[in-house]
Amino acid sequence: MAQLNILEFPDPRLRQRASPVERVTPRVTALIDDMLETMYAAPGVGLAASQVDVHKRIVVVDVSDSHDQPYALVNPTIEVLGGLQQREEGCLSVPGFFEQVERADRIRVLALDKLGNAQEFDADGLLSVCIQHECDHLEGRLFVDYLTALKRSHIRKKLVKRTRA
Ligand code: GNR
Ligand code: NI
Repeated sequence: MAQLNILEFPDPRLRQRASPVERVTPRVTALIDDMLETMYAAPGVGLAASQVDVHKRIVVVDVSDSHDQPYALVNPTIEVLGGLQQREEGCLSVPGFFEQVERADRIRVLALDKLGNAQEFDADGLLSVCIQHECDHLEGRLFVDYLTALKRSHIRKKLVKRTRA
């Protein structure tokens, strides 16, 4: 097990689109374990492989307080079932900034699990937001893309300045 380095906005590598996983190999399983360790240590409630500079369609999520309900989603797809929710979002790749984002409330998730088996479940609330946020990462999208250009450039400047310091 190892903790992985998390890329930070505005790193252009966060803008890469991730490619599908062809087969859930032991390497993929090991990456999932490292991503979970990295997410729990951060701490965060989700992590996409894109954030650790692996441009494959893999995400992990755990919104439980007890850190014992991990989801590993390989090649996830989302179907919107309905509803809207507005929630304050943060991102481990945009440290220190939190803003309201509007997203779908109820979603259906299709993915492979850590063993390569198909899984399907419905989600709402924070779990739904988190899965949508992670799937955005796989497309090279960040939550700051939903903000005004003014807010986004403010955050970019602050993070660039902080990185140089
Ligand atoms: O830790 C995280 N918290 C969070 C809060 C609200 C909405 C989404 C998230 S995901 C984030 C971790 C992260 O950056 N995942 O990509
Ligand atoms: Ni994020």
